[in-house]
Amino acid sequence: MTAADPNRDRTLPEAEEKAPSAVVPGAPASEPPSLEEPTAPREPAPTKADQRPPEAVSPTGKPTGAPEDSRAQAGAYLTTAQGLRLPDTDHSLKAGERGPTLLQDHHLREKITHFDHERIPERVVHARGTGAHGVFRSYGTAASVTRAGFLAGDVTTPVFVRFSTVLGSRGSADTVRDTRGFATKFYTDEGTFDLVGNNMPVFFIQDAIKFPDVIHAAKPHPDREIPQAQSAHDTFWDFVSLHTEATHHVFWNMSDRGIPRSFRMMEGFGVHTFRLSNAEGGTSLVKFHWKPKLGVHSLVWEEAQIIAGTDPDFHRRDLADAIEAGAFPQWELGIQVMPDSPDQTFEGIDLLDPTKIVPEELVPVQPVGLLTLNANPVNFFAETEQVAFHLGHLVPGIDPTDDPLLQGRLFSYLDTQLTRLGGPNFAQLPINRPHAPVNDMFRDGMHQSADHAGPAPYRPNSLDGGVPFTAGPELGAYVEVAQPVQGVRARTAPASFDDHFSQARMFYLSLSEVERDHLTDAFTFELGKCYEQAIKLRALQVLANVDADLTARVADGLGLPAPAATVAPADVEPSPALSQIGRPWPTDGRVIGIIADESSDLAAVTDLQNSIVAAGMQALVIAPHGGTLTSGTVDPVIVQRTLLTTRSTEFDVVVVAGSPKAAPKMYRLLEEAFRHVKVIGGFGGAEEALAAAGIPTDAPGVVIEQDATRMLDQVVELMGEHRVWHRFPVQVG
Ligand code: HDE
Repeated sequence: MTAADPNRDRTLPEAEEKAPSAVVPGAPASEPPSLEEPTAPREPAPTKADQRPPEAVSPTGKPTGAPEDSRAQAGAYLTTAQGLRLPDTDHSLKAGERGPTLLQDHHLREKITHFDHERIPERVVHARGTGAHGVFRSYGTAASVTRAGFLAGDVTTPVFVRFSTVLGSRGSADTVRDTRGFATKFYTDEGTFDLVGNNMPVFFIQDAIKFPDVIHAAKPHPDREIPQAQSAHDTFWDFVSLHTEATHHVFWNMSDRGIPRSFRMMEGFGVHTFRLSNAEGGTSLVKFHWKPKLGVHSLVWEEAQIIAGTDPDFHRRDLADAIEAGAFPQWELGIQVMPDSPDQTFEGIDLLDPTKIVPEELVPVQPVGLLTLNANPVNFFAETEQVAFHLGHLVPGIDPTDDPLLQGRLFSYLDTQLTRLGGPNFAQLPINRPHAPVNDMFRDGMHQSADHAGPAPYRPNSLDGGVPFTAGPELGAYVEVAQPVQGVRARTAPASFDDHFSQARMFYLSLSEVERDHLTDAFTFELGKCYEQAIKLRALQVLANVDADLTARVADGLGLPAPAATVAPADVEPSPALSQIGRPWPTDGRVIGIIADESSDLAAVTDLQNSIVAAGMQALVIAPHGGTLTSGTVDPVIVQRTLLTTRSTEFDVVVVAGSPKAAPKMYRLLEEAFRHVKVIGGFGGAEEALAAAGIPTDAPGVVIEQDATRMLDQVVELMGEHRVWHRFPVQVG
């Protein structure tokens, strides 16, 4: 890096390698701009090294062998959409200098018309999201339960993953309290498999027919269209307090799982039970889990709120930056395998009820493969916006079950793309193209981009030699598991679906004290934002059926009486796996802010930055001003953030180098980081600045050393626990 060219020594690691990058991610383009407007014609610059478009396959799944950028704009000169070169794009064609614009101006009409149609309907739910490319490598450990080819031993499958919030519009903030989507498209040799899950293992409703109800209730009020992207309002609590099967999911949303630190630090769940079948025809009932290598971590509520204002793209940036820096996020795919019994129930848990989990202590999650996200999209719209997931995208060996929520989803996802992506050919969009040969006999329709040959798109035919032929299972055909179906046609649910509270109680009792405290605050906050007393009282009544202590605390915060339970709280065993606190985790891709000014030991700051990057994390220097810090003969230090452009919420840890000059914004940064129980470090005489900021220098998680390396070692060890949990004043017993 040089002072004139900050952050731009941008040699990125090879795609598969997990090496730390020596650069600060986030450059907008692959080449630095010149100061003057460039005038010499040249081909477009390549994409950034961390970016990759969808693989070059044809609309019908054939590898084209075309170069990666074959779909990108080409040529040095401005053209029309027809490739005609243009001399001017700044003036419309007019009759005279001051005259009216002529209808003849094709370039004007084409440019404006295309612009007028740039938007497509956003997803009705999960509108706000971000995506990445990656690979999935199977361990082979699932081969005994499924014949799915991509889960056989050591198979590598390309994937695209999209993470999302549920409620907000496309432009809403990332860190709102909400469930997160975790949708994965596996481009397998046998056809595309989509695992369309969430970061919570249960859902608000047991039957798909209620989906419009829960979403209408959670979306902004229909008259004023507020509040955006949140559940802290009357209609949501009105619905969930009346519709008590939502209780378990509501508890997850109110817990710290509702405000993840990063998409990289979320678990994922398939939610429903699936039926897996092996080569011998044996079947099992299975739940899918994604386990993040970095552990499950969350923001604290105040951080989430600050970030929503100061950096609404926090999660989007975090994922892209981590990938660009070479800290590729990884998850293990795991399965819980239950016997396929006639009642589809395991140890009293109805496996068709999506409001229930199977505790991991009862059925351990077995790892079956590793997902690595290693490339950012080249174009957000073409890839992340146009990707279309569907639960019906299945491969041999994976079947849906009769979970009534899953059954309705099988209808919805295909239906929604017709409106969102403008017709039936959305599977031909590059991001949605299968990597397996397609011969579907579907023809025509809006935006057809395949060039179907052959005279006979029907079966049987003789004109086309009988093509296409049907295949049996031995040739990889998808044959549904033969399942007996019986029953009386009726709009009913089994009695086992009536238990709405016992697993919510299990979840609550499984949390650590500090997590329970956060959950209590979240309930109090959300209900405190409601207008109607009746709704608050009704919601308290639901809580009373889960836990009396929690109800008393929330009621206290609302200034309302705590009701007694109407259903005796269940006698449940806690599931320790549900708590996210108490274990150390890797720190890859974490962000350390170093506060420095000209008075700091700048050589030590540079060394510290290098050590942090070498340890797979990001190091950002925060100074009172931008540009560089210079002092004496040492190399200048490039400033990445100023006290004005950043906030403590950008960092997992804040370190003070020496004793930078007193500044209120520095004190706020430190005080905030301390309040959010983050590790704070200091070296080279940092005691003074920390004490002036009101940080008790002997508090847990405050590491002060003369030597920066010694400090960093301790800081990294503490960071593994994510936060200094015992600094939180715990209120819940
Ligand atoms: Fe979805 N859901 N959903 N959902 N869902 C959609 O599909 C729907 C449900 C989930 O990044 C929509 O393409 C119904 C559960 C994710 O593109 C839509 C029901 C789970 C995503 C739809 C559910 C999910 C969606 C909107 C009740 C977790 C984003 C746009 C039966 C297991 C995928 C679209 C992406 C998106 C319908 C319930 C996860 C409207 C009817 C349960 C991650 O089709």
